Amino acid sequence: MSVADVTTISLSRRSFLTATSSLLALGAAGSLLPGAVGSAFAADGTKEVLGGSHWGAFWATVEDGRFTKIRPWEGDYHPSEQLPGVQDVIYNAARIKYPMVRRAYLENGPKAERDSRGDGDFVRVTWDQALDLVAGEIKRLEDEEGPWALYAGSYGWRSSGKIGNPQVMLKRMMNMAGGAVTSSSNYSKAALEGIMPYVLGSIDAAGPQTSYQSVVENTELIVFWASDPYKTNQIAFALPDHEEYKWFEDMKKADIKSVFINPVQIESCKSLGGEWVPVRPHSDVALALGLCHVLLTEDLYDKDFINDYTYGFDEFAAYLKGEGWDKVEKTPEWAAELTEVSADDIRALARRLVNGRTMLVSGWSTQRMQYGEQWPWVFVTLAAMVGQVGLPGGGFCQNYHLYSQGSPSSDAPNLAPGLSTGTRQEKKEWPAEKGAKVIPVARIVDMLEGPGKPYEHNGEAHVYPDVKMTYWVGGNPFHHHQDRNRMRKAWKKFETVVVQDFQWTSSARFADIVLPATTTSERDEIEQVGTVSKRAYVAMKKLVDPVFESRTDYAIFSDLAGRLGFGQAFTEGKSELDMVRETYEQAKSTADSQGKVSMPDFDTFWEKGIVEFEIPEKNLRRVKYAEFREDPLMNMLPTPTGKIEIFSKTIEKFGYDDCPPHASWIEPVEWLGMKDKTYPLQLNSNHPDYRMHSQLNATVVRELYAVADREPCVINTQDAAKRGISDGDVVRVFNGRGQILAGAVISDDIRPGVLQVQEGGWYDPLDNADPNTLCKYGDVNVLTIDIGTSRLAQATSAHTCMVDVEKFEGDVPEVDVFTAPAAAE
Ligand SMILES: Nc1nc2c(c(=O)[nH]1)N[C@H]1C(S)=C(S)[C@@H](COP(=O)(O)OP(=O)(O)OC[C@H]3O[C@@H](n4cnc5c(=O)[nH]c(N)nc54)[C@H](O)[C@@H]3O)O[C@H]1N2
Ligand SMILES: Nc1nc2c(c(=O)[nH]1)N[C@H]1C(S)=C(S)[C@@H](COP(=O)(O)OP(=O)(O)OC[C@H]3O[C@@H](n4cnc5c(=O)[nH]c(N)nc54)[C@H](O)[C@@H]3O)O[C@H]1N2
Ligand SMILES: [Mo]
Repeated sequence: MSVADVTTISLSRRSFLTATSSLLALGAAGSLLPGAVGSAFAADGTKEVLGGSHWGAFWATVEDGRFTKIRPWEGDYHPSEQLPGVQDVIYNAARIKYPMVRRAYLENGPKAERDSRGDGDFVRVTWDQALDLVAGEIKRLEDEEGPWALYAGSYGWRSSGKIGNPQVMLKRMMNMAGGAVTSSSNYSKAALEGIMPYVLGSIDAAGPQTSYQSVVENTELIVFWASDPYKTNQIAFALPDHEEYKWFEDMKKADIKSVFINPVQIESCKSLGGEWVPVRPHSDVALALGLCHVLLTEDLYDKDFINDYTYGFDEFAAYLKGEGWDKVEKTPEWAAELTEVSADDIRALARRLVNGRTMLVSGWSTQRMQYGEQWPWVFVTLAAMVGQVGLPGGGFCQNYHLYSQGSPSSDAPNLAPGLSTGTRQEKKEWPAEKGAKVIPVARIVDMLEGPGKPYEHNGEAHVYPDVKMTYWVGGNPFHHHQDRNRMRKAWKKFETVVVQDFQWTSSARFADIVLPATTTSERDEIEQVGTVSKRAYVAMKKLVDPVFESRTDYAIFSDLAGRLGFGQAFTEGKSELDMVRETYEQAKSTADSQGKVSMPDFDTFWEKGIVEFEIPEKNLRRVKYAEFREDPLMNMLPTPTGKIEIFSKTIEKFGYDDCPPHASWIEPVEWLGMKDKTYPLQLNSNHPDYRMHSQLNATVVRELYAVADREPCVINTQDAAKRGISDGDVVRVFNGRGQILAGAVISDDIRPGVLQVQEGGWYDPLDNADPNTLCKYGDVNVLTIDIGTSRLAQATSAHTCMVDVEKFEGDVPEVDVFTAPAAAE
């Protein structure tokens, strides 16, 4: 099947911009025609049903029980080219069809040898056999050991929908069974979430931000720092309508000047006609400090704002002047050496920031690196010195790149989740020596390697628990976690691994028990369009019956709960459709009592497939922190001083040398500025253009980006020439941690010294028995480092990574990760 067969959107590599301008026009009305309904008839007379996904709402053609065609919902301003994958993921060769158990585990249970995990030697079993095994092991561990023996941290980007959140179901089941170890925060922005509460009193990068309209009407200069809104806004948890692409068009029309600080010249920069500042990766804190130094020494910073709205500037100013803890002055020349942006350019940029209305925008890659807490802190500090926080179109935003958070909102309520995790029903006390109940999510391998080992996190001391079993659902740790070879070894600590997914991901391959779940297209769901805009609710009706023996996550967990003796308490007698109805009716009752929007009754909504809401004019010009600016005493920030904390006494008390009490430059263990040149290239493992993490990698969408059948690896022209690498070559990317194959893309859009392999490629080991085996397809996390950002947030440091690349000589092994293991066919 080719991409063209499964879709009515025309696709071509790199057609993103051209294709979408016409689609933009299509969606520009921004609303369905009156009377449009959730099931309609296409021009050729076939029935279409409205569905929803991370990639947007869509019309599905269903013929003879099969989802045969997909086209974007006409309310979508900029349909994602990834949409065809949503259809293909139901039927592709990587679909998990049946419950499967690893042969050694089936024969010997949790004491089975674990070296053959990942070899693909599975045996097909019945649902009863599989669920008895899972329930039996949960019960045994809860009774014989305790909740600390089970790890239910299960992280990942499950599917859109308010009802079928399988991670909530997992925690609900584990809580009813007696509890389990879980995880905190995320891989996305844990360093930011760790530090911002001390600085702003909240995580800031969530919820509505200063509106796009406010930017379009007021901003003169917008700086996109490590932010690629054009790429990353393709997907969302709530159904995206891609409104920010309209924003891009409006910004162009308003002739807003833009600067993109990024080692890569990204599509967003080209599309906006922005200036590219090809900064050296991992040096952004130094660049920001250099800018702060210019604002300080040239007396350009906003002293009133600093006095009235911030705390601790003097300590920071002393640090800039070379009177701080490191006794180094942060001159533009100092910054130029670290960043390879010239001192003159740094001075010029600093002056421009205060020359008119400026919006500073940041993405998250710059905090996904060692000492990642320093980035959001210096970024907010710089914005405070510029002094436009809380002004229309001014200040800073750490989230224009995801969830369309600059969109104006309708007055509709948020749809509430269908299930709750509940609280742990204790069978046993959890004594401190049994370890932490919650670990920082990215420290999983540290936990597996060091049961009982102490660690620090956010001002507290803990020890790692001794976990024996894990159950993963709605996530793919064998792509998302760093340092695959180290992880592969540590994974053997688990005696039992359960993976519930619909695709034979690498995580499923490294499991003992594999449970086939359905996609959202095979169950009833409800979701809102627009995380912030709440522009519509979509009835995501089941489009097709579950394929093969797959079951919905809810059916699987309800069955397990029954086996564990609390089936009724788990389901409260509700079906998925009951919960969809409940969530809708709860929203309707709120809407009715508020009287701002009107909603039809549930049956009418379900029949129509959608209810749309108007965006009131009054909601168009939202300005974040405007109330704080208006009256900093009445509207204090929830920090100890009520102000923006440029210096934090709380963090000072922690005494962490890896997270000083004000934003600081600390040299990372691996980066382009390091002396050791064994691996001379910095690896940029940013988020994929044509995929969401590892999702849809096994679908037809891969045709859009694969090079020589593998994950693309972008190499600067000079770096490629030095190594005799040509476009399309199979290359080997390697360092002391591992090696992968990839397909070369030679480009001047990436600065010299930097290599890009996007995250999410499926891990495909050549020889599972070899501790340093080659990944045949190109899972970038074979190469990345697995250390915490600092003791404060203990977040991932994926971007702290040096590698080298060479043309691959010899027989190129075939990629075979995108089909099910032979026994599972
Ligand atoms: N080097 C590097 N590594 C990174 C990053 C990086 O920038 N660089 N980024 C990190 C970030 S920010 C993130 S968020 C993580 C993402 O890591 P993950 O969220 O783990 O990645 P996904 O590929 O989205 O995995 C989701 C899995 O859930 C399955 N799934 C989807 N819906 C359902 C469902 O309804 N039921 C069930 N049972 N399964 C379902 C999918 O098939 C897929 O296998 O990766 C992190 N890893
Ligand atoms: N298409 C698509 N969209 C997505 C996702 C996806 O997988 N695919 N994932 C979603 C998720 S879960 C998340 S958390 C967000 C992630 O959002 P981000 O973390 O912001 O996304 P990234 O693409 O990792 O990084 C953004 C930009 O930072 C640049 N960059 C990398 N290193 C440096 C550096 O050292 N300095 C500077 N200045 N720039 C640097 C990269 O080249 C990239 O253009 O995206 C979301 N959106
Ligand atoms: Mo993320």
